[in-house]
Amino acid sequence: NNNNNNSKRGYLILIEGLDRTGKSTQAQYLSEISLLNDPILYKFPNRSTNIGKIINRYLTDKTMETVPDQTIHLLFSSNRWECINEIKTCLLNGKNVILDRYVYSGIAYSMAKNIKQMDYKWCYNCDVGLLKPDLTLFFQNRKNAMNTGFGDERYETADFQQQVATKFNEIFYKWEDKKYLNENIKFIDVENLSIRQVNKIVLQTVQEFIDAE
Ligand code: DGP
Ligand code: NA
Ligand code: NA
Repeated sequence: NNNNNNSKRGYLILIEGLDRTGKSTQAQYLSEISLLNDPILYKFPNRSTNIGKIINRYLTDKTMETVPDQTIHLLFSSNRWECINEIKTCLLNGKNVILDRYVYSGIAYSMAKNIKQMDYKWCYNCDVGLLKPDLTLFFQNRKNAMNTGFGDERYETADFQQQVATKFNEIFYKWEDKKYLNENIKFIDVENLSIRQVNKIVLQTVQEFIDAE
C-alpha cells in the first residue's frame, strides 16, 4: 500500500449526467471496489455543509424560487470550492478521488434555468481554478427526459431535464470554448442497462484509463 508521502498522486475521476441515470450508485460502487487504491467519494452538492444546507433548501422548498438564479449558481460553485483543498490533500496523499457531479452540472443546470442572464462563460467563470478531473464518465440516456420516476426536487421534471440534456450536449459537442474542458471524457450509454451491466462498463473504462496512464 502506497499511502505515504512518497506515493503517486491519486486520480480524480468524475461521474456526470442527468438526474436518475445511476451516477450515485456507480460512484459508490467505484469507491467500494479494489480497482482503485484508497478510493474516496465526494458527492456534489455536498448538502451537509452550511452552504449545502441552503442548496438543499432551495432544491426541496418551492418557496425559494424568489432567490435569484445567480445566487444559487454561486452557492453551488462555493460548495465545490469549500471542499477543494481537502480533495487536493487526498490526491497528494495518493488517494483516488471519485466525484459524483461537479463543474459540468454547475454549468448545464444553471444555463438550463436561465440562459438569458447566465451564459456559458458566466456560469463557468466562478469554477475556473478548480481541479480538472483526470477522467470523466458521462452517463447518457436518450429516454431520460421521458422518465416518470423523478423525485419532487426543483429540477426533477421531464421538461427541465430535457433542457439540461441540451445544455450538456452544447458543452460537450458544440461549444467553441472547448479549451476550458479539454479533458478525458468517456460517454457511457446507460439506456436500458441494468446496474450490473453499467458496473461492468464503468470497471472496464476505469481499467483502460489506468492501463493507459
Ligand atoms: P443530486 O443530489 O445529484 O440529485 O443533485 C441535486 C440537484 O441539483 C440535481 O437536480 C442536479 C442539481 N445540481 C447539481 N449540481 C448543480 C450545480 O452546480 N448547479 C445547479 N444549478 N444545479 C446543480
Ligand atoms: Na436529483
Ligand atoms: Na444521484
